[in-house]
Amino acid sequence: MQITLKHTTAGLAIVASLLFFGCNAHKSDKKSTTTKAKVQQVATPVFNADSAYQYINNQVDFGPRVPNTKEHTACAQYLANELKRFGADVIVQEADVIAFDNSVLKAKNIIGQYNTNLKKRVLLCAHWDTRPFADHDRDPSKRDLAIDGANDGASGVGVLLEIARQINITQPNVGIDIIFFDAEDHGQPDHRNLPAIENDWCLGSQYWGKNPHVENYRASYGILLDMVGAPNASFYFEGYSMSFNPGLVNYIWDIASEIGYDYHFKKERGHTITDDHVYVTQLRNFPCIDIIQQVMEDRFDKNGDYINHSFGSYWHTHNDNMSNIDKGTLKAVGQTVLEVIYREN
Ligand code: AHN
Ligand code: ZN
Repeated sequence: MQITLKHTTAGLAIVASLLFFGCNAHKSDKKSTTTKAKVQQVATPVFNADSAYQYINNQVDFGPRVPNTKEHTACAQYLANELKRFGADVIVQEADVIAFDNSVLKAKNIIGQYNTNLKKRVLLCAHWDTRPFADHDRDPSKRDLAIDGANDGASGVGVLLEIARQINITQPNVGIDIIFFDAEDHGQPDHRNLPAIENDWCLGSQYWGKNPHVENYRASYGILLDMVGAPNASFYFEGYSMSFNPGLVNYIWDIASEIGYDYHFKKERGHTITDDHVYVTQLRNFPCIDIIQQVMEDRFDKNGDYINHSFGSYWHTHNDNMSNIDKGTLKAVGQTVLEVIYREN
């Protein structure tokens, strides 16, 4: 049976030239050694999954991080302080964005910059807000309550905070920008039978794409982490990422398998998912790929009802709590991303 993804953006313009931009690793070694002074190779640091887990737990402890709540404000402060503690130049970009119900969300994109003197940059990003609904929860009486978002939100941020901590200890040979996007998960709820609308997700990245923190901001490539902490998670070749730069996707998945994580990084085609990477790529004109957990098999919940989405069964339910976080998955993702950025020179 074909799973229908409700929020797939129609008519996405794919910029063909994006296919040929991307990571340094695609260039031949010969060229870089003959045209540049040899850059000292930096050994890849060891990603500490205990530390990433703690950063996830700290976020969840604030309560749901829904825009316009005090928990959201407090967590924003925490995230900016952590990036500062890890030596980043921090910008908190404040934006009023309009949600599906026309409410104004006081959004904050939290940006940490490393090595701003380097022209060559890699963008690492994740969303930090949590969903105000549990629209896929089995219990209808709980669908209007905000979720913990341990995996959907906090996991990507936790992995990136640990990467920030490592970058502060040993700088890679490339400039790194880390962005925690806000208001990703405020899309129209599925339990109220509202008419379909466009561009209701990813409000923070849409704002940043139109108003980047640096004029004409461009990175060589970007990596988005979304739902990267669940036990036994599988990460497939996501459709938009493949249309933006299949070479980059293959390159990252090859590194994952080279360092022992092919259990999580499946070299098979997944679904096509509207997420922050789509707006980054379209609005800033460099390829950003998505590492996002998907489930490709048909599944039924405990009641025997068909699960009508391709994410983990916890997705947008109250089961997305700390018991849904696995250090092995965090390690696989965090070590792979570190390996990618420390191979740059
Ligand atoms: C939609 O369902 C539009 N996109 C998946 C993006 C998402 C939601 N990631 C986490 N929550
Ligand atoms: Zn979500």
